[in-house]
Amino acid sequence: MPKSSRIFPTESAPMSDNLYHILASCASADPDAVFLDLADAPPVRYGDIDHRAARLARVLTECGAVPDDRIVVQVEKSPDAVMLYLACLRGGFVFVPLNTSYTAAERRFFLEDAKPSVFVCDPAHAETGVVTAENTGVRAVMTLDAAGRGTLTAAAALASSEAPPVVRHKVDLAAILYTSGTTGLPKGAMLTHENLASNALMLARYWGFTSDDVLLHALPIFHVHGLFVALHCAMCSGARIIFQKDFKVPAVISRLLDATVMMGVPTFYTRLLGSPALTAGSAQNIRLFISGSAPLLEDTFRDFEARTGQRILERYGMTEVGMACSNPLDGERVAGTVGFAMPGVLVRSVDKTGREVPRGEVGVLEISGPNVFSGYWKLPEKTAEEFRPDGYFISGDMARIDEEGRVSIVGRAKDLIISGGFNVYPREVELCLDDVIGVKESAVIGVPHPDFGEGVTGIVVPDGTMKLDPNHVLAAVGDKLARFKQPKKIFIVNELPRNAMGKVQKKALRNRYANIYEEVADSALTRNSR
Ligand code: MCA
Ligand code: AMP
Repeated sequence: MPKSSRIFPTESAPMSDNLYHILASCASADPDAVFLDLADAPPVRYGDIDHRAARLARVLTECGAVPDDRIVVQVEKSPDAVMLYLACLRGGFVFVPLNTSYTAAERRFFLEDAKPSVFVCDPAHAETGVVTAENTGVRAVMTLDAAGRGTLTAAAALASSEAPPVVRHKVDLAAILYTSGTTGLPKGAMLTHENLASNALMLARYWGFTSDDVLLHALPIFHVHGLFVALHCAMCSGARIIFQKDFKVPAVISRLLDATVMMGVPTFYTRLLGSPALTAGSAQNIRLFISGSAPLLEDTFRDFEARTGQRILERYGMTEVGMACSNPLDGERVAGTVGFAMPGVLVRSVDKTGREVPRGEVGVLEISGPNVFSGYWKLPEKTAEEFRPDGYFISGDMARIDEEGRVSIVGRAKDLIISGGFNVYPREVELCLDDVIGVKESAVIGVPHPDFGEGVTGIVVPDGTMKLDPNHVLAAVGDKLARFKQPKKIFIVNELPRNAMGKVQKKALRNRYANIYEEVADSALTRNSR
């Protein structure tokens, strides 16, 4: 387990609950040990981290940021983006990452809501960033591109790295990650240093990470999975990360032999299976394939085992709680289940009144532990609604817990679609579709999709003023919704099925459109596996 070292914390740093100190004290004691192994540039070494993070933190301070200020970041995945995250921890700022595919309209909401002192964006968005920032009270807009160029790194090259890491307490915020809500408006989940640190240390131990591990990292770094789970597990054990800018099957397969652990969403595994280059031989050095963020189909689990001899470890988590359940490292990994509550995490399955249901019956999963977030940013009422008086967080996922404590996620009480590991809240898409000229109303559903797990699908009723064309409707939401939220298909219908109360019957719609993506099965998987 984690070795003690003084590679990137400063010797004089006082005792602190800052996650930065914790990561630093666990990370590799060898300054030459590789942290990020890059395809097209020299590696970033553990010994490089502190001065790079210190300089970036200094630039943010010079921009006017003080501890507890939010730093909103919408940049491509790069080593500098990782350093910027660590700089925010080091400087006591609250890191607020945004999905790179969010549109200007979506970006504006986040800036208005988070009220950051600094917004860091891609130079390509700098102009709109500045305009948005001017209207939202942001003090400074800095830029950073995928190659590490921009005003941020230019200023960091001249900045001092003298200041020590800022002291933080367990309850201080380390990050706010936005997750959409059933009302259609995103909510910022406030994550403290303790939330992140407790999960990081526990995961690294539970999944047996050591400094001999090499983690293949192809996930985006604006969500919990790629940012916290993957980076923290590696840093907590001084492991090397093969850092890929995104998930592309050939690039991943070309480095599989060099890696010992891979983390991914189920789409990664179905796409890998689409390539004949995935074999027992190419996967022979991997000790652990981990899947999460969306349900892993039992077929995928079995096909993967048949092809590679490896049983994927499925785990379950949420932005609000980090990782909560996992199949065991050493014991039986059961397809279709997410394993047991992880050490220090408590789970229960309850009925509508909040009473625990008997083992084996389905209820709503509730979670408690030091990993559970401290609430939604500026939404105390929403926060109160989602917690029980005894501190359990109501996940909105339907689960069955068996006699042994093994958890199966069997559905969702919340109206949520998960497409390729990204959450899409139907209400947000419906509000956008309803705004399109000629649309009377709409319903958005998720139906089985061979590549993305669920395909976002729009069912639209015209208002009769004009002839509606599905392509027009799609084009009209193009600049409002991130690409992954846009319906893959739109159907125009005369009316939506409703129950006696007038509520749209989404289940009936899901049944009716259940097979619409079957024809894309072969083409999607072949295309994405090349
Ligand atoms: C891209 N597109 C998508 C998605 N991603 N559409 C629907 N769902 C998606 N997830 C769009 C593209 O814009 C493109 O549109 C078209 O679909 C095909 O693009 P493609 O080349 O296939 O995209 P890609 O770059 O290969 O991305 C697919 C992906 C990616 C690799 C699966 O979405 C991904 O990395 N997903 C990981 C998400 C993740 O990290 N989730 C963790 C959340 P067009 O061609 O029409 O322009 S954290 C979480 O959930 C909790 C805490 C947990 O438990 O982990
Ligand atoms: P997010 O808001 O992005 O954190 O997504 C969290 C949601 O992803 C959970 O509430 C679940 O619905 C879903 N999820 C994550 N992991 C799994 C899994 N292994 N199986 C089923 N659903 C999952």
